[in-house]
Amino acid sequence: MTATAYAAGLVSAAGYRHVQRWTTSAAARARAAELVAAHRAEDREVMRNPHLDHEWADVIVRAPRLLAAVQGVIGPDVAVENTFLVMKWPGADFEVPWHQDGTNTRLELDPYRSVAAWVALTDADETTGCLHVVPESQRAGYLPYEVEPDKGAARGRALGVRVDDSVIRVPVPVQAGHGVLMDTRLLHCSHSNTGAGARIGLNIRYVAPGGIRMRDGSSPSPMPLCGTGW
Ligand SMILES: O=C(O)CCC(=O)C(=O)O
Repeated sequence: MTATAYAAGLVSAAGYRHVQRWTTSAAARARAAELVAAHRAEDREVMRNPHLDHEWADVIVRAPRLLAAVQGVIGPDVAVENTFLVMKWPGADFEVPWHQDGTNTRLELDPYRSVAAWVALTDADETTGCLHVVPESQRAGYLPYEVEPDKGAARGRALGVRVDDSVIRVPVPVQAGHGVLMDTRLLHCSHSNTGAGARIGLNIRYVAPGGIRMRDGSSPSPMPLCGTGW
């Protein structure tokens, strides 16, 4: 593989691509309504690794169309490294800073043996706080990041990468029941929800065998979904 092809990654030249209809929009919205009913009163905004103890999340990470798209990128052996549910309540100040999904204080994902998915349970557009991405930013590799100060602690201590205002970024609206796959090096962020209803999405980090490098030398513990390589 040439250096240019290596830098471009596996997902697409732009570093992201849409996944159509991992479930029906009606089914996604029904799940979102249940989450709103369960968590609106307490203003809960995030849930870490819901696939480990919530059946609805386990069902999503295994959704056949989503899994097929993931296998098309990283091959037949697929595990979940992490999931993160984000519920943006209307009017709440909740910006997710620019970051890359494949690197954090604990680990680094091999962009050739991992892919990030963001799946929509509600419609996500520019008003409600959809993802914004910097197309082709995966080519620059993993960048230095800063851990956000305490404000974000309850939301999972977001990692921020500085992105110059001159850098071209695009919104990625996604309808409920659809999603987007991203190179784990792709820079993305999301703004607050200024719409009328909740905006709910699940971020999933999928890996193939050998895709996780722990920074402290410990053994990773991904949850295998399919394939024989585990
Ligand atoms: O749901 C969002 O607005 C962003 C989530 C995200 O980028 C992440 O969890 O890595």
